[in-house]
Amino acid sequence: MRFGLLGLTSAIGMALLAVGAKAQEVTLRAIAAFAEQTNYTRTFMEFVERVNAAGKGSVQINFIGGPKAMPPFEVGNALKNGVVDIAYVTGAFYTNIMPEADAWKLTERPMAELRRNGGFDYMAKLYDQKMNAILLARHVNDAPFHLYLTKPITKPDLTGLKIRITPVYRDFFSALGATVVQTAPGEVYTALERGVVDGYGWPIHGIFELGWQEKTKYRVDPGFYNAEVSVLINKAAWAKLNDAQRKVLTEAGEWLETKASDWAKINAEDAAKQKAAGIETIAFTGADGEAFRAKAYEAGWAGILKQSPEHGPKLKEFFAKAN
Ligand code: 173
Repeated sequence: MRFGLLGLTSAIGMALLAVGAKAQEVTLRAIAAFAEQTNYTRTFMEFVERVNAAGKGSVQINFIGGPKAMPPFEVGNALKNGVVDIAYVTGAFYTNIMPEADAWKLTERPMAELRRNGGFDYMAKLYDQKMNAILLARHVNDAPFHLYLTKPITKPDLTGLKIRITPVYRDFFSALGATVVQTAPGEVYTALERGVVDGYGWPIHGIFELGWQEKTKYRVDPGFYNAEVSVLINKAAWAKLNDAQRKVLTEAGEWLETKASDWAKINAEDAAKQKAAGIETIAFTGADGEAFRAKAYEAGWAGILKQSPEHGPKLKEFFAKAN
């Protein structure tokens, strides 16, 4: 025998220990890039609760917090480096690491179709390579972005106006002649209050949660693009999970992705609330509206193709509406 009895028992003991360690409860640290009072992060916290209920004794999520715990534009790096295990974040906040993530805004097909047509897998591979991340689920979807203003405009020309942006809006608002100022959402209220900006980009929903209706006079229609916020998991953290633990996260992710069907209602309610709050719409209609939207997509795709000549054309094939 190669092992003495003692050696054999200790080998078995170590094997048992390894099995035991695999079965032990794992706690993952999660961060959200949006404020805790927003519908976004509250729904993400429901996702966390679902995982914690289904994953009792197996996998748990420790929710660290929102932008007060970590600046939104640092979340991508923290996830990539394993400082956090799970991130609830939009692509525009980590274009420094993965410029292609901003292309989510240009998706004109439902996630179910992107999961079928290869678009989801293509992005998942980029997340794997560039972010060290697993793309679990997209929560925010089917919601257009808008330009909100404190001063009126009569034509789609933002010359002389300073507009708050993230990478989502940079190419479009620049193409319309704006001077663009990038800020995290948490700085928008003060920027409006101090007159540092004359407007901002944001989805159709959510401004009331942030108090921005107080400083907003106009919303420009039509909306453009498609807002995205997703759940990402650090690859090394994922690799340490067993199948049962992964299943808990995957199922909660599926639940979160189907929550996207709530957006139509929320969008309509928020638009009505904006009207009731006295926010006037400046609407470009007919051919002018078409041209406004076409310019948004033209500028958006030109930006993605420039940032990622390698992957941009492929993403356009998957994401853009078939002509
Ligand atoms: O901060 C932003 O305006 C932004 O880029 C964004 C992206 C997705 C949802 C909400 C805001």
